[in-house]
Amino acid sequence: MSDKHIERSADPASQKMIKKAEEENIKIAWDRYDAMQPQCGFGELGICCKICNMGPCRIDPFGEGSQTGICGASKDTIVARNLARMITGGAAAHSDHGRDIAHALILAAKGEAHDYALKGTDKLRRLAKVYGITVEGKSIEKIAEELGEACLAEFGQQHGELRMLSLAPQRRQELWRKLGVSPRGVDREIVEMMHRTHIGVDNDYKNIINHGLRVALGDGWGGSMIATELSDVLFGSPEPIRATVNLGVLKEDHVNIVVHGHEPTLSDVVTDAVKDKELIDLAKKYGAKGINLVGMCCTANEILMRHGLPSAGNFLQQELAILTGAVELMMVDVQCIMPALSSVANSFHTKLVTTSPKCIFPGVEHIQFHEEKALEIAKKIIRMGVENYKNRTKQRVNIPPEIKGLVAGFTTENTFRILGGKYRFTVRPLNDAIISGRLRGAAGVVGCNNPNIRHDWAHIEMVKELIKNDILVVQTGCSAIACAKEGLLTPESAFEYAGEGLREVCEAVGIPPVLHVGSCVDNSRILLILSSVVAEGGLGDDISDLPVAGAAPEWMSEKAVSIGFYFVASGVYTVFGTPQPVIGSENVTNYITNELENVIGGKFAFEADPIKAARMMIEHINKKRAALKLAGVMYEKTANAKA
Ligand code: SF4
Ligand code: MSK
Repeated sequence: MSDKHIERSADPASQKMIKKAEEENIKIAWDRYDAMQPQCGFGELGICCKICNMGPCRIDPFGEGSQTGICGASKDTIVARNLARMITGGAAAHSDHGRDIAHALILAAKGEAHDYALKGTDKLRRLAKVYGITVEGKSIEKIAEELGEACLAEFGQQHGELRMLSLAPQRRQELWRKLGVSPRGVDREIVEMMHRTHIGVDNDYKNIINHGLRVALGDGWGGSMIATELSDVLFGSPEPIRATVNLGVLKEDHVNIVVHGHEPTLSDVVTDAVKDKELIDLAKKYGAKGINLVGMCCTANEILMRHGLPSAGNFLQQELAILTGAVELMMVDVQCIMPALSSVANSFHTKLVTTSPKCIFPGVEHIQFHEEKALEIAKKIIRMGVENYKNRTKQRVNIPPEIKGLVAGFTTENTFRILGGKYRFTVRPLNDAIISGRLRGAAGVVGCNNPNIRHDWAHIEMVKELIKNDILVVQTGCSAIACAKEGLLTPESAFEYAGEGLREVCEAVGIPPVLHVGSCVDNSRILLILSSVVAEGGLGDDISDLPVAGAAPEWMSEKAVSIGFYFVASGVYTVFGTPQPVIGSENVTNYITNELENVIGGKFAFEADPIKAARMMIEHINKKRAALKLAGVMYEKTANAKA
């Protein structure tokens, strides 16, 4: 047997399941990745186009053959259009998630979705103010209904600006206006991008990418922010909470139900459904000790943040969970759900159930979710899982023992409270720690897994290097799960991994050096934290002045591209592991990795080595510190990290 399993993942639990797949000849993502080699060079460089039926066209990267498409589109145009459509796909996915949450909020407010309560009333009032909704004399339900409708209207809005843009620093808002990139409506910018990139429309690569910034801002400060903020209204804002992570959260003597995908509307109700006595009794009747509900990917993050439920793992572990032979049912909603799940599930007793009309798998049981009957549907699905327990083949059960503790549930609001103390609701201590040099700065490390990089390795190495250099790290999505599995998301990890300054801050306020702020749409929380830090004063008057950086070291989805672009458009230097498919155009590559900084204050870099990438982020943070004329960093660590 080869050492492939060790090369493929840095996570011992995943290594065991990869090995099991090899032994049982079950093909998983890494095998399909190997079978795909060599991958299409034209696609990788971004220089193929199939936008119209005169094509497909491709540019000869060696400059000898065709240098334009049949319509005359240059490589710059083709690369920019492909990239723009990636941003648009990601923004559409995030925003449609936000739309569904707004819809659920309205139904709950009107009393048509009885299984939801309006738990976040403080946030409801704060958001009502942002949306200009008067609250005096109105019931909570009425305010929630008006807020839901106001958010929903922003998707199709044709004029003006999205309301949440007003939460960005003043200087940033003015820059967006000056550049003409303030999104008017979420859907409007998405549709316009599809128009601009149709055959025979926009062929100025800068103009195409500039509209990409607008689309992405409509995601970060629009669709995603609506998803996050309205989820807090509906399900309550998360609070720091201890939980566990990795495949070891599956239990041999329980019925194991995995919820996977992104939207919390069904999964949140499932957390209630599994407490149903009748279902627990049924599980016991079949010989199980109870029902064990765990999450996967961002659905995991949603129920982890709000309920402390365990996470079985991140993107590349979805097939591995089934390979344990201990999963009775995997329930999926939307996004990041591999079509391969149905064939892996067919190799075991696992039942796969789809729940969204937007995400149907051929031959897989579909139980459509309706907010109006949420609990009833959740119980029906759980019952299917419980009844499937008897079909488990005990000899095939092999749950890796790896399990780690973590603290999750940080938000913009509770970060204020934790840092400021009970009586001072402020991020002042964070600003002061950066100004004094106790902290060098902060970084967001987010995004997916990708079999083109050793699973979890880049996330873990990058984050360790950053915290060692006194950089407070905030995380979302699969990146947060990767580092949680390494034990980095506990207050105790500060003693082992953090630099002296960061350790002092963590000790003083009792936080981990790596803060888990949620799922992919919750990257919007990072935007609001950055705006709050600017508003607090002493670190410039725009996000682009702050000593901060972002990264997606193992990215794979279009959503990651949209997230990257809305951070860059908000003024943040952002490093991606593997390059976006732009390398085929020197002009586009130079524009987004260099020139864009002078336009909008943020830019991209591509670096696959996570340590080198972390050093680039540290250098950028040092550059920003110098521009702010801040004191040197108190505890200097690396040779090339000068403040
Ligand atoms: Fe080819 Fe132009 Fe059609 Fe693209 S739009 S497929 S480059 S002819
Ligand atoms: S789930 S988008 S693999 S982070 Fe949000 Fe993970 Fe990336 Fe999906």
